[in-house]
Order: sequence, then C-alpha cells, then structure tokens
Amino acid sequence: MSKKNLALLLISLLIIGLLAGCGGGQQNGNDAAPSGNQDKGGTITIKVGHVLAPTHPYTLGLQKFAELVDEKTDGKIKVEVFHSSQLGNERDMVEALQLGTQEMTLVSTAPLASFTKQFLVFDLPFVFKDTESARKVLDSELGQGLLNSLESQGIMGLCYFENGFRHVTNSKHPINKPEDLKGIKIRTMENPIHMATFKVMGADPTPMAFGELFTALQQKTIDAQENPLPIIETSKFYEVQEYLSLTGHFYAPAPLLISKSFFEGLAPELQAALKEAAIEARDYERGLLDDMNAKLVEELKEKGMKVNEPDKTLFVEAVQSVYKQFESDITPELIQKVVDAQK
Ligand code: EAX
Repeated sequence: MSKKNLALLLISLLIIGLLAGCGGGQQNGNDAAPSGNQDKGGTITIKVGHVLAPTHPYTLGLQKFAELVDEKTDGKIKVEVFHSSQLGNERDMVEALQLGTQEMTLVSTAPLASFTKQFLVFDLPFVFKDTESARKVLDSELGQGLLNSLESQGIMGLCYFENGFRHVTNSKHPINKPEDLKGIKIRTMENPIHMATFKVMGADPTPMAFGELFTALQQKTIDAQENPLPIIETSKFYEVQEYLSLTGHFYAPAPLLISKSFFEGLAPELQAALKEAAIEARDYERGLLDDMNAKLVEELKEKGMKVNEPDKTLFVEAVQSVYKQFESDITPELIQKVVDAQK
C-alpha cells in the first residue's frame, strides 16, 4: 500500500474513532459518557430523599422501589434512599429536583402548594371519605392529571405513595370538640389550607419543617402537631405528646417525584422500568401502612398516650368556611370532581 493510501486509511480510522466517542446522548446505562449521576461503567445512580424515620413505610417502600428498579433495569439504575431529612426538608428537595441536583423525592402534597395551587384540593379538611376513596381518586386520571400539572415546574410525579389520615396530638388536654383547640399552638406543614383550617377553629398554627418538629415539641415551644399514626409512632412523638385525638381532619397523599430533565434523559425502557417499579412499591408501602394503622392505637396507648375519638361531624361543620376561603385557588368544580370520584 502506498504511503499516501496508508495515511488516508489512518486519517479515516481516526475520524471514525472520534465520531464514535461523541455518541453521548441519552443516559441508557451502556456506553454513554459518565455524568453527574452515571459512573464509568454506565450505571446511573438515583438519589431519593424524604424526611421521615428509617423505620417508616416511606423508607421501606423506597427500599422496595430500589430493589425493583435494580431488577427491572438489570442493574443499570441504582437507587440510594436517604431518610430523616438527610438531603434537606421537603421544600428543599422539591427545589433540588427542579435544579437537577437531586433525582427523586417522596413528599407530602403540602409543600407543592407553592408550586401549583391545584394540589391544594387534596389538602382540604375532610375532602376524602376514607382511605379507600382517597386511593381511588389519587390513582385515577384526576390524580394523574394533578401530577402532570407539576411538569411545568420541571417535576414529574410517578405515582402517589401514602402519608395518610392525620390526627392531632398535644401536651395540654384531650381535643373532643373544635373549641378545645382554642389557643393551642399547633405546628402545621407549610401549607395555607392547613394553617387556615386550624386558625378557623381558634388554634394558633405555626408552619415548620418536619425535621425541627420533635425538638419543638420536646422544648414545648409548640403544644401540638398533627400527623398520621405511623409517623407519630416511628418519629416517637409519643415521648413528647400526652394526648392523641383521632380527628382524621386531613388525608395527605405522598407523591413520588422525579426531576423531569433527569427522567427525560433516560432511555424509554428505563423510564418504563421506573414507572412500573413505582406502582409496585406504592402498593407495598400502602400495605405496610394498613398493617400499622390496624394496631397503632393500642400500641400508642401502651406507650402512654391518652387517646380519645372525638365526634368528627363537629369538626367538619367548623371548617366548612375554609372551602369558601380558597375557592379562587380551588374551584367548586374541581372539588365536586374529587367528591364525585369517590362515589
Ligand atoms: O411527608 O411534615 C409532615 O408533617 C409530613 O407528614 C412529613 O413531611 C411527611
């Protein structure tokens, strides 16, 4: 071969090599160049954070999600679960998804109210009849439609895990009727409807990130808080709260959120695997909560809490004005859709 042809051959091989090396493109876990969440071997890492205890079904459900994702992607995606506000409070983590500095988070809908008003409908007091009805609405097109409303904020909702029906605990006295809340300094999530609901009953609502709550109760800078039984148990609120009143005033969903830019950068088969794993892990998490809720009233009594079950109708009547107060954000039509979807 002449020197000229040999030189042409070498230059051609060099150009082909350079073009192949610029493949880049989707993170498909194969030969894409390493990036922030992808190592040299092409394994993609998802960091998912939440604020609850390592023993809460949020953690256990996400660990199940991690197992399922590893299985369904043949190890191409690894999920790392961070509990106890290790990656920040709920608002921080939702913002991190928008920035693309964190891939996933599991939060209650309360902090989403500052991102899209439509989610507020789920935070209305007594809007859901019971757990089964809530799950039916959330898993319907209506629920998915509200998750889709987050996409304009750079966030995607894969499904709804469950936080659950929330009850009031306090260190003063049993709450048997709304008037018993008068003057009670109660921590709420950073959500305008939650605050308005307790304000209309005469309480003094204080919005606070979950990570600060136990200390505030322990130091008695607040008298009360409200959360589902599994959180009261796994975050050991029974150690710093004497009274548990089964008000069931809010049902809180827990959307499993993913950074839109991260998700859309994945190959279609990896996106499908994440969606499948999310649904299976959701059902597992809800099952764990059902098991816990069946026995926690007795267990919390054994841990020293004084438990009472008030007449809920008194509370339902007392908070009706909250619906009117927020009708510019949550139209009566949207509320009716949620009510009708439970029939
Ligand atoms: O989503 O803040 C709360 O009381 C929530 O239950 C918690 O953030 C879990």
